[in-house]
Amino acid sequence: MTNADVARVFREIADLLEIGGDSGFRINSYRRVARTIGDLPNEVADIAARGELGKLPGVGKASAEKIATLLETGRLSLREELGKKVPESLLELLGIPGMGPKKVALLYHERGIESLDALSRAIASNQLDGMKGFGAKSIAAMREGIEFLKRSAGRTRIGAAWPTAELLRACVAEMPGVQRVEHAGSLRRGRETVGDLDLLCVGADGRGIVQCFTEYPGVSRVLASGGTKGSVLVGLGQGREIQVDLRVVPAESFGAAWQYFTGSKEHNVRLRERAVKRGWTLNEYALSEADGGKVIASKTEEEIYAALDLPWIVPELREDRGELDLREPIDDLLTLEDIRGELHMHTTASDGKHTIEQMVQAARERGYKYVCITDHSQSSVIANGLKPSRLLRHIEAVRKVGSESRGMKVWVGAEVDILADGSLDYEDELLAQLDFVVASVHFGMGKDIEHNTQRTIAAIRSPYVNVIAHPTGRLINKRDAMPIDIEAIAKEAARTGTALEINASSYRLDLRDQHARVARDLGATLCINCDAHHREHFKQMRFGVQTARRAWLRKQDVLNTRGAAEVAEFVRAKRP
Ligand code: DGT
Ligand code: CA
Ligand code: CA
Ligand code: ZN
Repeated sequence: MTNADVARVFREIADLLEIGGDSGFRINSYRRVARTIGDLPNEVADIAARGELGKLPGVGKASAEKIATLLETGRLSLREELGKKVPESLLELLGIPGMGPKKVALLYHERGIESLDALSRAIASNQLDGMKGFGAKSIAAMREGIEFLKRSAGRTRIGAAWPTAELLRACVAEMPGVQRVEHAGSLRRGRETVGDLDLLCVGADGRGIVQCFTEYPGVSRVLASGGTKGSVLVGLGQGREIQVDLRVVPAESFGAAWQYFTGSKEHNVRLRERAVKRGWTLNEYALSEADGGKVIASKTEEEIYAALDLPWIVPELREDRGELDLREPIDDLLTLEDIRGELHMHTTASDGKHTIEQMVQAARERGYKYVCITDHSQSSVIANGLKPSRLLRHIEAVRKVGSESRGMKVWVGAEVDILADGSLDYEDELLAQLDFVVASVHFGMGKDIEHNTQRTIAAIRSPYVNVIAHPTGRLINKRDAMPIDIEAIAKEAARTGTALEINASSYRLDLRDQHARVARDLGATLCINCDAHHREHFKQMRFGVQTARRAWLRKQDVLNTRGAAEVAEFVRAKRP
């Protein structure tokens, strides 16, 4: 179990206790433990192995025992009992923006509301009107929140689905008789959210493999189980589940099946049209002559694309966005290995979990050639933003670490708030002392596209701003993007030599794929950063790179594929 898994169980216990009407003290102590574990810079499993759980702030003897049990067995009887006392589906209500356990408890105890659907119906039929604790405003906010959840329509962030997908793949790979297993569907295409997971495997005994798959310990419900296909629901925590489809195919049709089940549907439709024009058929078994004629290709994807006079098309491009017009493969499409450093990350100076040294060490372990430390500026009060005097001391601290760092460049920068009028949160004289500046909007993300665009363009025009971070401010499944005129912003970024970020955090992925593609087409340079607040966050780079690939970005389009000297030159070229 990861720190996040342990923290989640404790948070769910606190939520379930509070919903069940328990007293404040116990609840707070579980929440405190959840927060402590969630914030830990080290693995809780290592701390447990050293017998030092009791030294953690807020962790008493009883909590330490619970953590140990959880780490050993993956379960906790208290959590399971609580899940029987009140419906688990109540945790799903906590996903509504602005909804807390107290409100959920009221809705459940006073109106018997157990699910999102029930809450929608109650709101629609005015059953909550006049209820204590729920004014007209708060009901309207709930309605909007539910609408928002429905728009995200059960889609799961790729960052939340990926670890489960990898676990399942490894588990299927171990099953008797399995020769090969691969991801397909939207996960393989690297979409920012996935509807369900699709696994494809080669094996002789289909029924046995599917049976074994349905018995995987994480399975909460079996939807279908047959000789070649199984569908199950797997828990993702917080009352959320994801459907996983497994298909078993013979080795000779693996390529056809992988192509078919990778999709997208739109890409497949176009590819099938190409086959039909040649008098052939294309399905999950093979590309073959019509009317049950001879098989032309089926074993590998490459053979199928080649038979249709196409280069093999990387999965991220398979969205019918022009990839079928390619005559040559794009051979320099960005890869994870191209990334040489990151230019946006936080430390304990603002709201990060690690010291400067620890972040530098984590970047070094990834093989990076440079990093830039960019803590928050003064207006980000809740993120412990730095006042100018503190920033000056912080600059010294980062430079000291940098001077002792061998083989890796350590720059000092800041993530500077773009204020409502487009001005920046530090004076130019201060910005001039930084090596690199990230600018971003954190407050007052309005709906006025013109205002949002001008606010961002004003920041782009500062000679000190080098990257606009998370340019639309969206939080996937939580907050819509603020509307911006991406073309106007991209043109100004290109003209001034300012990069636009693809924030690789799977909560953001901002710019998103289509925006990034427009930006590149208009000549803007992109920069991919994890916005790491914890060293584990560096792992999210894969999602940023996938998003970039979906935007057709090549290595040369991305600032942090360049060497340190070139990045320094990018900054120098813009300064007065
Ligand atoms: P998702 O799960 O909503 O994120 O998106 P996908 O793309 O993973 O879609 P899914 O799981 O329904 O199906 C996986 C792939 O299988 C899909 O991308 C294309 C293929 N596929 C499934 N059903 C059909 C179909 O009825 N027609 C065609 N042409 N392809 C299909
Ligand atoms: Ca899928
Ligand atoms: Ca599916
Ligand atoms: Zn940041």
